[in-house]
Amino acid sequence: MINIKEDEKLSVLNHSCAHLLAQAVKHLYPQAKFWVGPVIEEGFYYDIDLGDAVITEEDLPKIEKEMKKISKDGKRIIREEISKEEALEKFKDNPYKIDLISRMDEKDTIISCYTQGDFTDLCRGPHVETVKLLKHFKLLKVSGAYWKGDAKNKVLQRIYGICFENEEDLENHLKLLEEAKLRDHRKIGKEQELFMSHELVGAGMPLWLPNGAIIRKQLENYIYEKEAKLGYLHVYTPCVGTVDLYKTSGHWDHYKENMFPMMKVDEEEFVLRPMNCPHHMLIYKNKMHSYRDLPIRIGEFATDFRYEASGAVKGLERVRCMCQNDAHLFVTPEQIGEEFKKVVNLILDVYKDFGIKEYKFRLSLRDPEDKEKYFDDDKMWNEAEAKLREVLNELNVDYFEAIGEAAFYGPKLDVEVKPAVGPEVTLSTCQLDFLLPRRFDLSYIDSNGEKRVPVVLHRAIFGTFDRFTAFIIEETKGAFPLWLNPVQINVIPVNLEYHEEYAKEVYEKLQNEGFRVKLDNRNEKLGYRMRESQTKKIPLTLILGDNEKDSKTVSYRRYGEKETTTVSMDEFINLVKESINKKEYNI
Ligand code: TSB
Ligand code: ZN
Repeated sequence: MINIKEDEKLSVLNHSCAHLLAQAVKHLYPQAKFWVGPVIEEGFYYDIDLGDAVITEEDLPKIEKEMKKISKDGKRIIREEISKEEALEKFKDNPYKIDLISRMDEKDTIISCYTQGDFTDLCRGPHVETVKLLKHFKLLKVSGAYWKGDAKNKVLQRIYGICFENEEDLENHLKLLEEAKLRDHRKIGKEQELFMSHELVGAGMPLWLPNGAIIRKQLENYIYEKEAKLGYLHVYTPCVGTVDLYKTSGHWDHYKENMFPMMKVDEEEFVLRPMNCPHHMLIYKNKMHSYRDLPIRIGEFATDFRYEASGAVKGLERVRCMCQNDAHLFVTPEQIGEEFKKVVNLILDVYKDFGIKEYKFRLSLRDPEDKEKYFDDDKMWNEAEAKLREVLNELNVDYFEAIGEAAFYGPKLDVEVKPAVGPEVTLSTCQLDFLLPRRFDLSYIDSNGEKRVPVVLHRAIFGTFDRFTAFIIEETKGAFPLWLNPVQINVIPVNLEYHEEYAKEVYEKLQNEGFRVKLDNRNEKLGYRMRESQTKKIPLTLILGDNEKDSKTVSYRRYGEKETTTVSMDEFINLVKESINKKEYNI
């Protein structure tokens, strides 16, 4: 899908369209006061204070109509540069613009405004020459947004839209948006009963339903096996820790705004943990270690709690209670490169198994100016960042660098993917850490008998089971591969009177093999039951009639295909077993 922000021409068009939207809103709601209307990847939005009025999606056509009218009028868009004093006078009725203007430094900012007909807005520009060029737009949705993104401030109304140069581009884009909505994991999650939420449990706290739980269990088994083969040692630890634990780790100082508040039990002060690193550090520290023991790889499917803004929580993708596919790798400084390489290779291996092709490697670095977020040790940061870069170059993988995105304890490699709806998110991560081992006073004895501090790599291949499941739902559009699907085989007798008994026999045999099977012996027409097998996206449907019954065979049809294949029961069982064992993406 197109990124409006990355296209200069479309950016200008969309920004101009945001002004057109504001003008139309001002005509319809004269009390409207405007904050900002930036261009975003998905088009543009404008944040507006409408006093007591509320705009809903039903109002959008009315606003669009007014925008069309203004566009047809065809006024020129005129730029004017003004002094700060003039700006303060011009916008004196709008406290939001006054806030913006008062923070402007006249010496290095040219204050400009743009006028089209009866509407003037403070803006840096540039804009198109005339509103006539703003014809092919669509208002997409409306939501609430805190002024300046701060929950203490008033909620403004945010109207989203998008604009193109011609109708065809707009239509194509709207079609893509419709398709994306159909893939949205929240929609499929509901239809296929994968997960739910309930206000009594809380926002961002999804409940995994039996179907979703099957998928999650398969993911757990899959990654557990991979990790065990690579020498990971899995543990279980509690999902709380004392405040002192997180003071020791530094989370209390650097990560507090992402944590649930403290709770007191007897004399102990607890927090729900946002990360598992401190627990794993203590497990490492439980024993003396020699350089010969390293790397030590402590893995856990660990539940964490994080404060995410209520507007940001989204299905399984962004939750407040999550389960990380976490591990902390304790290595000697000499082993960093080799171990990091193994993690990157594991990520690539897993993505291949899941058919994930569209992703971006992001090397997240610190912002050296930000002394508050990042601990202050230039040498440590420079070395760590150089090491990661070196390995990535050696592996010849494509990556881009992002300043200011590092964790407080070190630089990291993040893998970014694009969900069906909304901005990119991080799936896998691998983070280098020279800090926490020191804070926990960890050590090992090197080959000269000297005490040294290990380095830690934090890594999560799936990220969290929550986010990965959300992603897989969207990747597969809910048609999960055989090994993952909550129902693998649907057994349908053609005629209940003649074939139900044989169908039951087949069903039981398949169940005994450990497959997840359904018997559809409802008194419904064959065509109806076959169609439902398709809408439920079951990978294999067995159709059992006279032929199959007489020859003790089965006829199967793959999801999305029309032809059926007849094989013996044993052949069918082998086919299914092989696909499951190989974790085939397509059977
Ligand atoms: C990898 N301490 C490390 C760990 O050892 C850590 O916690 N890293 S993290 O903060 O980046 O989180 C790991 C992964 O969790 C992220 O890569 C992301 O995929 C996933 N994640 C983070 N926040 C959320 C959330 N709110 N909902 C769902 N998944 C999330
Ligand atoms: Zn960690």
